Order: sequence, then structure tokens, then C-alpha cells
Amino acid sequence: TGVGVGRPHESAELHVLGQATYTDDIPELRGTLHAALGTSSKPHANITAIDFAQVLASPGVVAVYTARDIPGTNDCGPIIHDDPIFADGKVEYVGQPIFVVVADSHDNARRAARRAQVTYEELPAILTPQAAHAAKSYVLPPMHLRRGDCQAAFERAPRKLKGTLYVGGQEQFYLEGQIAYAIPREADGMHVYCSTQHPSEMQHVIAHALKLHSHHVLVECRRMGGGFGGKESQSALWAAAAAIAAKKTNRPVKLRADRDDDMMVTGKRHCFWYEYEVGYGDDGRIVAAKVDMVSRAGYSADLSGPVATRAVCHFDNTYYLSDVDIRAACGKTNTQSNTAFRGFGGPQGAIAIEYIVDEIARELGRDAYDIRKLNFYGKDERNVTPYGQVIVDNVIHELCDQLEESSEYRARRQAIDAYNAGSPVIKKGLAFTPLKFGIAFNVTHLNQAGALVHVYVDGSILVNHGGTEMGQGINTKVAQVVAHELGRDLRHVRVTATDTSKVANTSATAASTGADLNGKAAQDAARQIRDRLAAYALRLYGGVPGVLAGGASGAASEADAAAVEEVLFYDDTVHVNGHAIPFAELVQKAYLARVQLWSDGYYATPHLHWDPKAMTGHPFSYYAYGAAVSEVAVDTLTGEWKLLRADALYDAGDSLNPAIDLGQVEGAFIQGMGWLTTEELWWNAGGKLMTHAPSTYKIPGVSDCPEDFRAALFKNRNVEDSIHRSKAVGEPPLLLPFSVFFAIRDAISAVAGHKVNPPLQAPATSEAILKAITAIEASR
Ligand code: MTE
Ligand code: LUZ
Ligand code: MOS
Repeated sequence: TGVGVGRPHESAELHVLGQATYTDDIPELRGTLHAALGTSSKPHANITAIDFAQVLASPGVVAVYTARDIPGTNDCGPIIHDDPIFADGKVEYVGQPIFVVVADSHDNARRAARRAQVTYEELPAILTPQAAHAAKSYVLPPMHLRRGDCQAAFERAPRKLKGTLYVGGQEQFYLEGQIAYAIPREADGMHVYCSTQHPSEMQHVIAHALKLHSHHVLVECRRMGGGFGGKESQSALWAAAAAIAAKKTNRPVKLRADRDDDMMVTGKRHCFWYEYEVGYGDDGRIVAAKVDMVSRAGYSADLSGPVATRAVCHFDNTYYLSDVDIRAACGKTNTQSNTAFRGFGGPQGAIAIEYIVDEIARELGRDAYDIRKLNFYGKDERNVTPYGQVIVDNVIHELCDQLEESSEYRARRQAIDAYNAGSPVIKKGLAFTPLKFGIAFNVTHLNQAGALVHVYVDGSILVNHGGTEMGQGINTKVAQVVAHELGRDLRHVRVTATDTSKVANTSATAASTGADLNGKAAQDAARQIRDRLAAYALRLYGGVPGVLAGGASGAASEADAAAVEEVLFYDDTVHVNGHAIPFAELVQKAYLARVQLWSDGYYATPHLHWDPKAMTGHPFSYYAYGAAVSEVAVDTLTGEWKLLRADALYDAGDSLNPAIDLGQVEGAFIQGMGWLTTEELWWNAGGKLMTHAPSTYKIPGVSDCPEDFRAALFKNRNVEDSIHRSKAVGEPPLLLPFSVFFAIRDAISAVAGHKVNPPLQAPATSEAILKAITAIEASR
């Protein structure tokens, strides 16, 4: 009971009724002030003077604070400490915060923030990854992973091709923007409500900025209106600025970004620039692959290092690459500091090899799906990744066979060829793309989690864990796990806000590991309670003679432990020796007998290791797999297109909650489709992001979703001992809409009889589509 069944999201009803409280819905305390940030208008400059006279004279303004007013460290960087909260003497991108204004209202603060007179001395700016690469301007040392002898393999290869590719970045576009509400408490305490995926990191940053200890700072988050990676590290700026203002004024301060500020200030998915070279056989098998990738890191490191590492470790995607040479660099540019976004570099790594395979197929005049299959990882051979992890759970062959059949791929390919032969303007395209995604933080020590489970005397259960709810359903899944352990109906289990004073030293809810890690930790806690209850039940209802003479608080020997195993918890009832005792009744009795009814729990993912210098090891606990088939129609005169049908099959292992997992698959598909098609970040020559609102930045709408959308879960069971043998689902399905991009490319290539590789870059906006069509028509 409890796990493996589709249950509604724990807050579904509240979401629909508008009753779910987000940070901005928390009733404001009397005396609450509102803050706004003053930001840079130059991409790279020294600040020679700032005149705040007009800001301070603005209606309702209480104070202005700059870097000089920070009691502790002026830093909100997650790993490398190169991220000032407020620019100090130098700005490095348009939108960089320089100061915070505190006023009596949100509007007054925002209006005042624009009235500062900042004098700049401009410096040269670098805006693109290509320019950063040329100038060897990096935020971190470049990375290199190689296996075999690429050079020799190239020389032997019957065929070769090389090229370049640009794949744009992506704004997280969470519905709820960045926000923090800081409330000073007695004796240097600071309580901060914050929309964040990483409460513990917020606690650290605030403590350092205020020159306090971690135990002074409490960070709380009931839920986010989406995070998508954008609140993994970059909620810190807002949390710190609000806390600094609250500390200085000794009043509650709320800092809520409006959409434009949010987009101008915070980092996004990294865009990538690739130069690749591949050697392959006449059959399409890759024998040598070389890629040089450069990301647009922005002005600081943030999470760009681990993002690049994940890109390197996903360049293989589902393909065995015997001789391979992968370089990755994080280009330092005078733009927002790019950060985590669903997939965390994985999509950027994998799309490069998919592009290459697509090119090989067209060069050979073959169906790209056949070339993909030919290069798949094997089961017992050709099963070692470039970074040395042996793949033991490969299901890509079966999964693709199933999708090939259910999507009627072959028949539709023929139908589309026939359609295109008679349709000069509208061209249809079809693509089948696979995915493999490594599950675990690629920074090993982050793979740990804690939980706290309380059983109250009335039998109700309260769960707290280190993960954060951002809509992905972690609380529902963790509640299901606890309900299952204690045999309780889900309605008796409630999950509370994430709170740094309940579970300490948590990792970000990220890398899709939230339910894996916190589910295991909560299971550990629930099992301890169950074992104590079972031992007590055995004491009450007989059974093994002599058991538990030692005390009520736990099993005393191996024999006792075995006996405890025989106590069963299901249907809100505890079953022991032919007795069936209502759970709530047993709990009542146990309390009176002084049995501890609450417990903490802990989990650390086993078997992980990683050598960052050599870029080898066993960074992932297991792999998740998936594949999708997309069919599009492209108007070759206007560049407009439509997704006609999408079939997606995803391996969530033995899913904890198939309803939630399907929602994740569909959501990730549409989000990834937006990344690769309509969402375009565009900076002007002065380094200003011009697409900083939904008026110019286009995420997919309801009408962009395919009318015929067939998402399904692949029947599987994790070979790794994950929580109930499920697999993570948050990020990997973002790679499914590669199929949309390559279907568009397929439709374009129909213009030239599939004889030329269209130079299509991502996002495949209508403009990019027309450019690619023009290019292949010119080369005919
Ligand atoms: N789903 C919703 N609805 N909202 C989100 O912000 N974030 C994604 C994914 N799914 C997100 C989401 C990202 S980036 C990650 S890493 C995972 O959820 C995090 O949650 P999990 O580890 O509990 O799956
Ligand atoms: N590694 C990773 C990380 O694989 N995913 C993440 O989200 C992450 N975050 C911080 C550091 N390493
Ligand atoms: Mo997700 S990008 O790991 O927050």
C-alpha cells in the first residue's frame, strides 16, 4: 500500500483553489518594509561615484544599503566565492545589483531604486562563449576527458565529418519569481522565508553576510511556484539582500523580484558552442569523436563547473564511444551568471552527439533511428562510459523497440515521405531520439539527506525532510513512503515546510535526487518507529517467549529483530500473532509505555566515487532511460511549424507515483521543446538582455502542446536498491523533445531531398528555420 499508485499531488486542491501559500502570501508582520535592487546599466565598468540623493528623497524611502553596509562577507556564490551580493567598485553585467533600497511599499522601493546616479568608467566587455574562448577568458580551468586514441581512430576511419553548433540558453521562468521575507528575531536571530531549492545554502550565505553563526539563522520554505534549477543557488542574492536590510533596519523586510528584474538579474541555462569532429564507418558506426564545448558561464562561476562536468558526462548519451576526446570550458562573459536548469548540462552534452548522429545519417542517406540503434551501448560489451562507469542497467534497446512499435515509427516515416513528395510548401518531419541520464549529484558529498518523522499520540503523522517542494511532488512521494512503512492511509500523513531548524545540513533539492534521497531518509526514520512499535506490540501480544525483556525502546537481539519482522503494518492496523490492533490504539498504548514515537532518519547514496582531475569514476548511482518520437509540419515559406504528435516513453523504474511521474514527463517535454524552439535569449551589442519579459521571451503555451500527446512509463525496476526500486524523473525527460528539434530539421532537409545537412541551430525559431532552409537551397 502507499507506494506505486497514482496519488494526487498533496497540494493539488490548494493549488486549484488558490489556497496554497507561497512566500508572498504569508501575512505580513506590522512594520514590514519592502526592498528593491538598484542594478548596473553597463556590462563591464568601474563605478567611480554613486549619488543617492534622489533615491533618499523618494517617497517612502527608509534606507539604502551598498556593499559597504554588509556586516560580514559580501558573497553569495555557491562553490567558488566570486559572486558579490552587491557590486563593489566594479560591475560585470547589465543587471548586476549594486544596492538595495528599503521603503514603505514595494512600488516606492522600485521607483526609488531607479533614481540613483551611478558614474561608470566603461571597460571592454565579452558577451559570447566564442569570444570568451578566443580570449581564453574562463571562470574555471577547462576540463578534458579522453579515452582511447582519437587521433589514430580518426586516421583509420573510412568517413569523417566536422562542424559547429550553437545551442541557446533558457530562462527558468518559474511562475513564482524570486522572493525572500526576512524577519529579525531576538538575540541576533534571523528567520527568512524564501522561495528556494536550497534552504541550507541560504542559511550559510545569510549567516556569513550578517557575520552570524548558522544557528542564528532559520530558513523556511513551504513550497515554490517552480524552481527548475533557478532557485538552487541564485535565491541566495535575494535572501541575503532581504536579510541584510532586515538586520540593518531591525524590521521585517520583503524583497520580491518582478519578472523583468528577475530575468535581468539571475542566471539561466548555459548556452553552448561546440566544434566537433567525428570518424565513422560506412555502416554509420562512430569510431572516433572529438568535441570542444564552451558554455556561456556569465560573470562568475556559480554552478558552471558541475554543469560542464555533467555536459561532459552526457556527451555519450546512449552511445558507446570507444575513442573519444571531450573538452569543456566555461566562458567568462559579461552577462548574468548562468546556473542550474533542469538537466544541468546533461541536455547540452547529449544534444551535441545527437546532432552528430543526425548528420551521419543524412550523409549516408539512412534513417537516423537506425544509425542511433547501431551505436547504442551494448549489454555486456561496449558498455563502459568514457568516464569509466560500467553500465549495468541498460534498457535502451527494449525501450526503443517498444516505442518503435507503439508509435508506428516505420509506417509513419513512409507516410511522411509520401506526403512530402506531393507537398511543396508544407513539409513534415519525424524524429526518434533516445536518452540516458545519470542519477546522483556529480559532486559526491551532496548525495545525502535527512528526515524527521513524528507519530503523535492520536496516530497522526507529521513528516519533515530536507527536500523542497517546487511542484514536482516530492512531498507526496515522501508521504507515500512513510505511509507505506507504517501501514497508514495517506490522509494520516502530513508533510510540513522545509526548515533548517528541523533537518540540518541538507543538499539542494536538485539533480533529480529529491525523492530518492529524502524518500530513503524518511523511510529510515519511519522504520525505526515501526521497529519500536513492532517490538512493543510483540511484548503486548505475546509471540516469541522472552522477547524484549530488555526494554520497550527497541529490538534487543537478532531473534527479536526477526520477530519484529513478523509484525505487519497495513490498512491502518498492526497485525501481530493473529491480533489486529488499530494503529492509533497501539500508538496510544505505546506512548503510555514510554516508547519513542518519533525518529530522525538519514541516507547517503552508496558506491559513488569521482576523480575530478582525471574525470573518471562512478559518479552515478544508476541511469534513467527514455525515448520519444515527434512529428512536425513546417511551413517552408514562413518558418512556422506545429508539433502534430509526440510519443514519449520514460523509464521511472518501479514508479513511486505514476500519475506524478507522467506529469513530470509531459512537463519536461514541453519545457525542453520551448528551449529548443521558441525561447530565445537575445542580448544587444551593449550587453543588455532584451528578451526579459514574456512580451519578447516566448515559452510554450497550451496551444503549442501537441493535440496527440502519448506519454507513458516504461515497465521496469531499478537494479540499484533505490527507494522502492523507483527511478528519478525530474530532469531526464527534458531530453525527450530533442525529437521535436530533429523532426524540424528532418522537415527542413526534405526541401533538398534529404541530401544536405541543414545548418539548424537551437532554438529553432521561425527565423532560424528560414535561415537553414535558405542555406540548403543555396547549396543545392
Ligand atoms: N517540476 C516542477 N513542477 N517544478 C520544478 O521546479 N524542477 C525540476 C524537476 N521538476 C521542477 C520540476 C528540477 S530542475 C529538478 S532537479 C527536480 O524536479 C527536483 O525535484 P526532485 O529531485 O524531487 O525530482
Ligand atoms: N551536480 C549535479 C551538482 O549533478 N546536479 C546539481 O544540481 C548540482 N548542484 C550543485 C553541485 N553539483
Ligand atoms: Mo535541477 S537543474 O537539478 O534543480
